[in-house]
Amino acid sequence: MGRAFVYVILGGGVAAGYAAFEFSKRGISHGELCIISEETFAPYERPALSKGFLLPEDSARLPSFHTCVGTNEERLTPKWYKEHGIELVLGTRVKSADVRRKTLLTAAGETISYKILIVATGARALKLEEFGVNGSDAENVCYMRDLADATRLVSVMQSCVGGNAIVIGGGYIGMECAASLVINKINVTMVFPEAHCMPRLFTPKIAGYYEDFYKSKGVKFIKGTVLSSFENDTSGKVTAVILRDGTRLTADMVMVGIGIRPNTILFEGQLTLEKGGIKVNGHMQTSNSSVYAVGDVAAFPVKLFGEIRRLEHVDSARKSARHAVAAIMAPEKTRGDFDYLPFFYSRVFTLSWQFYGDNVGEVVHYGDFSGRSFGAYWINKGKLVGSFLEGGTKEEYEAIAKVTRLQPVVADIAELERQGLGFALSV
Ligand code: FAD
Ligand code: NAD
Ligand code: ISD
Repeated sequence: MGRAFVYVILGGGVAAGYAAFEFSKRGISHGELCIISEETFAPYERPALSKGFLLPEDSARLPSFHTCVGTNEERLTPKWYKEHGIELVLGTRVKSADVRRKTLLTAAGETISYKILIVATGARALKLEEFGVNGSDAENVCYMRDLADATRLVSVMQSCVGGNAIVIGGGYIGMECAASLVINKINVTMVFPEAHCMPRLFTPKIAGYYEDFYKSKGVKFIKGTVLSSFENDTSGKVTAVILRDGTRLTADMVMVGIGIRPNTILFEGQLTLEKGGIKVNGHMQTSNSSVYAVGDVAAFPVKLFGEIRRLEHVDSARKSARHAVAAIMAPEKTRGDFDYLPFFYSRVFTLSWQFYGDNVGEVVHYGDFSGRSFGAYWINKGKLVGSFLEGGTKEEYEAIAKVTRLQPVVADIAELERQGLGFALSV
């Protein structure tokens, strides 16, 4: 028993939504495309989950944040897919794939075959158990990857108002969820192993600004240590966390954000992997010519850096998905390689920052670190390769994106520091 499609998108997240939109713009016939997703919702803008979705008032709820509202395009509701003849196979986990036979087998036992497959399986949140800590399945311990997690977090938060939350991890999830917990009137202590928050991107000086801002909102930081165990009450609920340095912190809830792993498992041994993801070429095509990979799961050539990278951000999910569809549908001679400028951003409390490029080499900070707008440039091998800006205007963010793409030679670092944001605005 089974169904056959020309195009199958495996995964129903951000990349899937943007790929479907690109297919519809380029023109496909009804019944040619299907999206298979373990989630029970049509693709949505995942970034909303740790921001608008967690607000105590005017909170974002579906259908308001289905893709592709994140780029101010059409909102692809379930009705949109129906009208465009795109089959949504929801609540369906694919348990195995056979790229030689071009088939997928679902957990319910259905075989779905394709001519072209786009793998958009994203990633899963790492569990504390993978670091040797047991008990993270307690009802007041939360993770955050999908709408089910976010819905659960809202319910746990609502039962903890005025209480204590321990946030484990100082990355994106830790920072964004800590801000949302504070907004929900919960006392927050953040615990992470590094010397400062957002260690993958921030310099100590940039991190210091955000940590001071969080402290002004009542957040406490315990750095350089990790969780070692939980204490529970008789119902199994966590009541305290014990840190490796022996500290005991009472807890009404725990929020965990300790990184992700790309969902590659179905294709291990069948497709070439690199950087923990599925390796693709400039057309987002894998080592099997009928299979493409996009979004968090794809390791693709970043032309600007001359190397393969795997990014975990929404802009690359959206653009890599659109590029793959363009490569599949466009006449061969018009197909170009994906030429992507990495772009990351976040919004917490009243703050908002953007980053473009690569954070390698020497750092030049600029602006007013005691005020509302400041930034940094990264200079590698004599060229400007990365730019960060907090509190910028639309024009200022466009300027740092433009200058980073151009990679100008920087002969005089002191002069760049003196010009600060003015340097980007003058290019
Ligand atoms: P996903 O959106 O994760 O989608 C993967 C889909 O595949 C899911 O629907 C999953 O259920 C499905 N799937 C996986 N395996 C199977 C299977 N075997 N069978 C069926 N279905 C399967 N990035 C930013 O740049 N800015 C932000 O502000 C930001 N905020 C974020 C907030 C949160 C809470 C999270 C979790 C991420 C955030 N990100 C942000 C990262 C961004 O959302 C991801 O980079 C993006 O979602 C990746 O898109 P994707 O389609 O590759 O994967
Ligand atoms: P992350 O990689 O941003 O941060 C992981 C953090 O976990 C590290 O910074 C470290 O502080 C901590 N950590 C690692 N091992 C630990 C341990 N054993 N104990 C305690 N802490 C430990 O990952 P994340 O914050 O979990 O985010 C998950 C994914 O969601 C990422 O791909 C991220 O890019 C994405 N996301 C992005 C945004 C955004 O771009 N604005 C927002 C939310 C989520
Ligand atoms: O935070 C975000 C973000 O970056 C999105 O794309 O929320 C979504 C949508 O803007 C929600 O409407």
